[in-house]
Amino acid sequence: ENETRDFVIDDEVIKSIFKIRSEFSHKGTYGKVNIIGGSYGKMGAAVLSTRAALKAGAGLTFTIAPKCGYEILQTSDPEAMFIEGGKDFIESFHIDETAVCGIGPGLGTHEKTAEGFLKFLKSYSKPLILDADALNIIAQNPHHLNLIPEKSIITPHPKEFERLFGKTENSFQRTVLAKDKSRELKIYIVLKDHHTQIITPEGMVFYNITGNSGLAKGGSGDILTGIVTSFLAQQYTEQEAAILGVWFHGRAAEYASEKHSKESMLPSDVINEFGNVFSVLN
Ligand code: NPW
Ligand code: AMP
Ligand code: MG
Repeated sequence: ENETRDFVIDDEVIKSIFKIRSEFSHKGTYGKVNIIGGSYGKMGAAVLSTRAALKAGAGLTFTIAPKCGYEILQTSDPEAMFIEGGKDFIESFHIDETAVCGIGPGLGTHEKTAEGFLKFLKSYSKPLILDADALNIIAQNPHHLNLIPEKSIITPHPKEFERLFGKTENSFQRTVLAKDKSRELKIYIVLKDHHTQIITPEGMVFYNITGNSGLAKGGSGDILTGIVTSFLAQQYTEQEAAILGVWFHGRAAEYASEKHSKESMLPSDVINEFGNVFSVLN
């Protein structure tokens, strides 16, 4: 019964997941994304996440951010629509039920943000993508973990994982703990690292082998959130969106490093390679 099912995400896995875009389609076919994040001084995270969602193919993308981010976002990414959620940080989380929400990049952990986010979680039951400060708010109290909707995808880096679930001795122990938590909470855990692992509630572990140290820079995780949210909005299942998203992020980083070097490549450069990744998939 405790049979382990470990998989490496290879080209075959990706080919079996990826869906070619139909010519008989419209923006409604590719879903609505809500990126919820940004605060004074951290609007970049929300902008990067939004742009990644747009460039990964979502039909309609909305960014819920504080007022201080209005001009920043409307200027940098005119294809996205802006919804004000507060002044310098987000306080209200009024969300369109038909959208897929990616929450956390640059969100901050202000008391009022935490209060609004936790109230939202109590009232919401569809799967969410939770990252960065959304996870840091949840980590403030272990009871908050039970508010995460089933089938949600969480994308912690090792420090965020530790804040959520406690210290582990090594990466092996971390995987074991993640498998327990994934099963218990019925959520997908994307354990971000050099080789990111996607852990499913059924106990499967998918190992990613794309990506490189050029991603070891602020903003890399924020674009992963946008990608995974975008794929979930585009009718992929949670498991498919997580696997395809992590692989896609890494492959785009490989193209970016060929062009710019691992040192110089920026998360924005990674986003600009999405088209090349799609070209090969198509
Ligand atoms: P150390 O240094 O090793 O002790 P935090 P954050 C650790 C936003 N951003 N392996 C490491 O700890 C985010 O979206 C905004 C091992 C590191 O110092 C969030 O909202 C940007 N350890 C907010 O800022 C660009 C690892 O965690 C510490 C690790 C805070 O997010 C930047 C940092 O973690 C940023 O994305 C690994 N692989 N990875 C913008 N332009 O607007 C991380 N650590 O304290 O959670 O801070 O991740 O920067
Ligand atoms: P964050 O810490 O939230 O910005 O997320 C960092 C992202 O970059 C995750 O998707 C990591 O898997 C990826 N990343 C960071 N460092 C490396 C590395 N050395 N090799 C491969 N991927 C990395
Ligand atoms: Mg991050």
